[in-house]
Amino acid sequence: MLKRTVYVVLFAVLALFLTMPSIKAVGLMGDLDHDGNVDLNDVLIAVEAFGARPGHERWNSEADLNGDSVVSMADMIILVSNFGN
Ligand SMILES: [Ca+2]
Ligand SMILES: [Ca+2]
Repeated sequence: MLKRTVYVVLFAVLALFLTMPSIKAVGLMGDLDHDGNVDLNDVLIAVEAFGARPGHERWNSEADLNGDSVVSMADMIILVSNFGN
């Protein structure tokens, strides 16, 4: 079940990336593994925390890029907008 959710979210993120190339970059938010760029590893970290809120076992405060205490599509959009940076 979780695996299926991960694939659905990953597909949605990639679809966003492919269909919305003109999204403005928002700083270098989204470098969740701190390796200096935003790539697929960061997307996977965010996908793992997708839907989580503080206290949830999958919660990752770093993946909550907009600070609204839930890892949602809004955070994914921020991350994807920095993809490749
Ligand atoms: Ca990274
Ligand atoms: Ca958020």
